[in-house]
Amino acid sequence: MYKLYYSPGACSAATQIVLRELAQEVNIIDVHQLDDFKTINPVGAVPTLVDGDNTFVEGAAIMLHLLNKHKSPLFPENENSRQQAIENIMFANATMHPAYGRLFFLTQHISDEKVQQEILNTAAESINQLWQVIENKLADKSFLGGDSPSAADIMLTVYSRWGRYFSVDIIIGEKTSKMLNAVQAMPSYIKTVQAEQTASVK
Ligand SMILES: N[C@@H](CCC(=O)N[C@@H](CS)C(=O)NCC(=O)O)C(=O)O
Repeated sequence: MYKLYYSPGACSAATQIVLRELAQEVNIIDVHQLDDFKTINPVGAVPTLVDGDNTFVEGAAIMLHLLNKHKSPLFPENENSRQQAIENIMFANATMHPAYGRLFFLTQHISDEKVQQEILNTAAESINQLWQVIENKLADKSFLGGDSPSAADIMLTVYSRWGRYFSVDIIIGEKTSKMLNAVQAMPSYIKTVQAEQTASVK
């Protein structure tokens, strides 16, 4: 069984959803209930995954480890499609995730409300440009992976939930909204949200 260190609502939810899609059992641990999480991951970030004797960090690397290990429709075998799937995972993890990360950072570190709002708006504009990139990619398909959700669709859906914490306008196109709604209706997504809530109130 895998052990996944998570924070409720954080990017680690995508790891858990993918584990469920891959029909893998997972024991989830809320890092807020630990005093010594940095002894497990010195960066202190989730997701952190324990697979047997190995501890893996960095969301995209964990995702690729799981997708390579367990064959599934989430990760195509055809060389070009697989390269595209990796590119989409990296876009989600290394481009969209940090764009949202700026909203959290600015809220925590800029105290002047007017200045904070101006910079938040600028950060939101760059997030909106990234959602437009996704909207364009979805012009001829329902999911980034084609007809069915890919790991990147799942990651982007988890991040899309963060916009509501901030007083900014996040603009998401019609095709993208459909994709995000479809991922949120997946049993693996619903179970993950429930599991995080249950584990965090213990
Ligand atoms: N580069 C890391 C970043 C992960 C990350 O930023 N995780 C956030 C939650 S979405 C986190 O753990 N933040 C708490 C912290 O960094 O102390 C990855 O992709 O795994």
